[in-house]
Amino acid sequence: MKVLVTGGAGFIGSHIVHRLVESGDHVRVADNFTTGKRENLRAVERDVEIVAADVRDKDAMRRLASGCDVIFHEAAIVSVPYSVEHPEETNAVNIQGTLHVLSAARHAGVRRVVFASSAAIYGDEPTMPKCETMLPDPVSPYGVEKLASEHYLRAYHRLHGVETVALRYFNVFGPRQDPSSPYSGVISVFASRVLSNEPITIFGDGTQSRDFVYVANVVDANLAAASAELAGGRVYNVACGKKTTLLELADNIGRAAHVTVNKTFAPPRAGDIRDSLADITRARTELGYTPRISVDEGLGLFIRYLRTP
Ligand code: UD2
Repeated sequence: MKVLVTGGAGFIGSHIVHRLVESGDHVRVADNFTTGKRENLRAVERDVEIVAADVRDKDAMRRLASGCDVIFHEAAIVSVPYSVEHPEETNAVNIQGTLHVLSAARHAGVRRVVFASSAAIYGDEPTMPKCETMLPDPVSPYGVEKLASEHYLRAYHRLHGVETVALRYFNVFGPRQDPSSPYSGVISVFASRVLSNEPITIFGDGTQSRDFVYVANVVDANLAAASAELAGGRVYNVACGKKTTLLELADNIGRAAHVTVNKTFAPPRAGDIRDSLADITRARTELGYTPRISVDEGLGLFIRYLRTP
């Protein structure tokens, strides 16, 4: 199959690209290299067509979608706090970019678009676990943008017959997640600090919780979403279905790395949700998804990766 991966040089996108190349698919990557890195694709660069392109560029998306059977749309600005500070920019990338990808898919006759949505669409309503039938109520621009994108996906399915699937990622972690920015995912930040004997900062009291999921499981869900016999316009939670508080996370990282974790505390971040936990029954039933790598196993793999020179 011929595939376009937007954001294919990024954290999750590059893992999807590696797996597709292993399966013998013909892969084209579109990335603007703002957060994506060429080195994320070093091992497969001879087997992949890599194009520097931005999802805000409608014409580029049209050219790149041409001839593709499936698009994995991973390109996005992924930080909740960044979206709070820069909503116009994240809106342009996260909503208009998705619209450009859908429109390109429609015109190119792409069979299916698999979209990286987010648990952020659920917002702060306290009922747990989160189930796809619940009413979304995002509290950050980022959550609003992912939800609006899901609506565009469904509209394009109904109006134009493009098969669409939205995967609501919970908190994804693993190799190649960049720890260096204040907007990076918490596991990458904590693990890199702990390994260099620096203190970690917990925003809030540390009792907030997340459903962390190792990136290989997310790749499994994407490949299943691309090939499963599905009604178009479906949405699925992608997570482990296990709740971890940040205090527990800090301890688990310390245990996996065999080091003592030095914790400091700071005020909670604006736009953060408090708790997040997924019901993954629908993905299990309809996609055959199962989180084959547990959170603890994933933490071990991630720490081994960080320690590998
Ligand atoms: C993550 C994803 C987001 C979305 C969402 C789905 C990233 C960067 N963001 O947002 O794209 O899919 O999950 O649920 O992957 N924290 C600290 N100390 C730190 C960093 C973070 O205490 O140094 C806290 C933070 O305040 C929050 C929790 O850790 O309570 C998780 O933060 P995050 O930025 O890793 O992820 P989140 O849930 O905002």
